[in-house]
Amino acid sequence: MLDAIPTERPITPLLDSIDETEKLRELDVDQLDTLARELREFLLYSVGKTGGHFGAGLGVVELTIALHYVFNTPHDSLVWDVGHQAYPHKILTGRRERMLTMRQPNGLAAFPTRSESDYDTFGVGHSSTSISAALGMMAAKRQQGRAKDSHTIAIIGDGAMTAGMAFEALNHAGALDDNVLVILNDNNMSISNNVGGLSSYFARMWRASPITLSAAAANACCRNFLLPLKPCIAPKNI
Ligand SMILES: Cc1ncc(C[n+]2csc(CCOP(=O)(O)OP(=O)(O)O)c2C)c(N)n1
Ligand SMILES: [Mg+2]
Repeated sequence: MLDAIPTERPITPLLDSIDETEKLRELDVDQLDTLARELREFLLYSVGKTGGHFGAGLGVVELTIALHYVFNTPHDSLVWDVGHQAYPHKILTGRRERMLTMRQPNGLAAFPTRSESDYDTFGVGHSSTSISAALGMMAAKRQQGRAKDSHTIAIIGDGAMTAGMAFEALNHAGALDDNVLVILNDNNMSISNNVGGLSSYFARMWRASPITLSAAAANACCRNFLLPLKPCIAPKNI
């Protein structure tokens, strides 16, 4: 636990051993907590030096590690929405030593940038584009015959999720049979406090008991499974 932003470079031996995500995937699961602590300390140190986005990245340290651990990046595609949360992603994908050049001439960009790394799949900055970008990537993979062996994952914040473009993309995704995963990164914060119906809905959902949540999930599964059968079995209340 830190009580101040480190001004000296923290000692991060595990993090320093990871220049490729292959290395990350070789770690034991029980080393990932240590990696998360080191990554968070290094992030605080580097952003403390360069300025930039703090909170959004700090909130996705564990998520970023988990995504690169579970998926075979960059063969699998991560699509960060807005992209100001992608500093931990940059640190884990070969750019740790360049973090101190962030937002300087010829330095790292503050957002995912395709020319910077194969791990940056989509040049971002604008919000709410990740789901449609992921669908486009999946369509391209389908045409290349790679749809079955490459995952595409959109990570979208609760703020970005409120935009019409994200809803259009969800609507589109629901009509396709493609394997696109959408992760809602709900930290109950946008540029400022969130407002509106979706934000209240998420708040109510997280306040619900685990039993209510599992019942809702089970209900959603049953509906998806049973609705196509409805004309055949005509059950009540589906
Ligand atoms: C098209 C567009 N509109 C507005 C913005 C301004 N903007 C920057 S970040 C953001 C939303 C951030 O909230 P969230 O998606 O919850 O991400 P978090 O910061 O919580 O990770 C918005 C709307 C933008 N980047 N692009
Ligand atoms: Mg948010």
